[in-house]
Amino acid sequence: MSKTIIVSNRLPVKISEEEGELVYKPSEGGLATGLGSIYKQGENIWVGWPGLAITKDVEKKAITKQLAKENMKPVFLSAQEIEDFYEGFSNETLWPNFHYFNQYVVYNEELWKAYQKVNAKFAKYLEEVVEPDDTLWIHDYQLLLLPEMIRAKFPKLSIGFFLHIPFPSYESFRLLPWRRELLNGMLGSDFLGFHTYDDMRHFLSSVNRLAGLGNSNGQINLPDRKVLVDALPMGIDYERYATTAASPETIAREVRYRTSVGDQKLILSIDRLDYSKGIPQRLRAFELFLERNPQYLNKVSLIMVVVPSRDQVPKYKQLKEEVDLLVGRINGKYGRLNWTPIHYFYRSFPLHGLSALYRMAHVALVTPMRDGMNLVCKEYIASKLDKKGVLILSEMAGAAKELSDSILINPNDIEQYVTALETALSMPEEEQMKHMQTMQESLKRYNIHHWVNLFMERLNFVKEQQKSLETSIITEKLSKEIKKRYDKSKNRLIFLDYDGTLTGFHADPLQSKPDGELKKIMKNLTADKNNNVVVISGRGRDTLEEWLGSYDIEIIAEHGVWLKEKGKKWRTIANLKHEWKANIQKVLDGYVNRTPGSFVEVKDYSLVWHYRKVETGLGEVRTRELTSHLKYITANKNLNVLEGDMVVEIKNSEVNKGRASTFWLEKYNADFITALGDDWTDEDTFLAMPDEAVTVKVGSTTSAAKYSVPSYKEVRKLLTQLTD
Ligand code: GDG
Repeated sequence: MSKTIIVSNRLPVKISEEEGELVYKPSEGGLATGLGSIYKQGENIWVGWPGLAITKDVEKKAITKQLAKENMKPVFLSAQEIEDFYEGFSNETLWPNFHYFNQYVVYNEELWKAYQKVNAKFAKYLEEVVEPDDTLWIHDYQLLLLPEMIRAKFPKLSIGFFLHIPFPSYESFRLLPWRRELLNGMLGSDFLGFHTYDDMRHFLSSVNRLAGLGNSNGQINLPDRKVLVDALPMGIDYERYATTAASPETIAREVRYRTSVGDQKLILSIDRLDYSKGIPQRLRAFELFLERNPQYLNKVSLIMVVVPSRDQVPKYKQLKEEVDLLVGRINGKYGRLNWTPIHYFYRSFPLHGLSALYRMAHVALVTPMRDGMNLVCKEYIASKLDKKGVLILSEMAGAAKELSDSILINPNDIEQYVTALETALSMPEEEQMKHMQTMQESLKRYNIHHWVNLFMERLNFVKEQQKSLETSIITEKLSKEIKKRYDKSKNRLIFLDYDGTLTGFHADPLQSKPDGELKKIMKNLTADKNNNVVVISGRGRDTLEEWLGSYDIEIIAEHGVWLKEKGKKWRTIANLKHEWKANIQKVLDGYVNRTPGSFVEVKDYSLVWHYRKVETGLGEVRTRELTSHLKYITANKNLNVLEGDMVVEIKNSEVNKGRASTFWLEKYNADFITALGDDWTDEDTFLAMPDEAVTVKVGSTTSAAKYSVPSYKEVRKLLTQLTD
């Protein structure tokens, strides 16, 4: 039976050594709870590092055995690997780059090697446990190379990937010397999920610029697969936070804490120690708020929980010192014997303690400089059973996209920060409750279970799509079978696309003239009187006539506008109109004026805007603008606007290769039919073919065709074999 495997850097367990014994505690994170519905079922497992550098084999065995009871499988990392792969490349290279702190990025080839090595270690481990029908869900920036590594061993495996931190704009990502390898690693997945639409479009833009691949609605066509990219904001276990907030233990803690701090209004902030969280900026804003609002002295306190993290990394050590100094300065300046402006905790709280703080806080200050999502703000909202409280949230947190009923601020704008605090502290309860209600409804609906289900649904969706478009690569054995059918038949119909199918692509289209090898193939194919060869191309009729007119063939030019039967003159589909061309051409010329490198190709019954040579990105932007413009002015005009490979084509809707090929299908009652083509226009031909036809897609394994070959070279080999 197939199983689902979750893979992340850390397993959802905390192992500690107490009096020489290993103690196991499940981790309380939202992800662990959400994915519990998956990895705890049946044969499913979670693979990851158990959180300790273990050297002794006996201990490894004991941990493996213990974790197996919870469906977890450990990948053991050495202390050196943790230092170089985790603290090094993951946290000193990727983390700052992805959070736009490029001045902190460490560029070090040794760390990169360690990152590759550990990803390979995960891949090797997985090879032992993965079955081809399994589903793999890989998490986060520590394992960006893993999807491609696993794909190499299991080409058909279902692989999903979710990035928990932001995906940066291309301008940041391009700074990494290993950007291509990282991107290719990720593209090993079938489905890639990001928290926000911005992360998704940044990723797609990098794919476009680095791999030259466009996308349509988040779908990228790779030669061997369709990959889906989508925004899927992660939710929290809403019920768990609401229930914890109502529990007697939480309420008892709240009473205790309240007795200690007195009856001031409380502002709460909770973060891991990290420069991306904007802790010093928050302290400076709070200081300015006190300075500007003396009426709040003695009446408002900030409870600041900073959870220790990565404090061996120099940048984090420095940050810790900066925070300590700021807190000391503010408390020293404003504190009274009976009032502490900032209650600062450099440690973590148990869940009920955290929940009591959420309950008590009049205001939550969640103001990261950059955050993938941020779950603290969502947990705060879920814990507000009486709906009283205000959330001040940074625009730079992924959560800001969903929580527009909070007070949104730019954390670099200290003035806005101070105003937000003033607004929050004076907001009438009725207004607080109205906003809280809206946010609670949304978080209840888009909770962690919804997120997990949606992720799996999207992954299955793209897998199904891949299957329906799957071709079989033509092997030696298969080509022999095709040859057998060919030899047996007496009346054959052979449709051949030209560019990309019989020849390769050239920067100068005139270079694609038939070479010696192709001439020989055409000669042999047409020499057999049982063959009816139809070249079916988008090119104009003059070129096709000039290059191929000497062979005993039939031709479809301009995607089906012009037809030429053996021994007859060129003719076109009756009543085809082309008066529309003059107006549309004016529009296209306007775009050429604004877009260096683009040009318009004029055909008898169609116009083509080419942007292959336009600056990457600009061409795509202009194309979007152009297609929406064209769709508007061509409405009700019986014209089609089609986006192709670096082209936009406008043509009569009656014209397509599929329709044109039907004419020949009816003309010859053939007992062997084959059609070969390489691009989207050939898909119409494939769809028009009867079931028994041998349809062959060149260059991709995703198509309506039955079979595929990697390039025109294999097409030539196949055709040569047939006539041998
Ligand atoms: C990454 C992304 C994204 C914090 N202090 C205590 C405590 N916590 C818990 C919170 C919350 C979690 O830790 C922190 O989650 P965040 O989302 O805020 O941040 P990261 O850990 O950096 O996570 C982030 C996330 O992945 C998910 O995709 O949102 O943007 O950076 O659950 O409650 N828990 C306890 N005591 C504490 O003192 N018990």
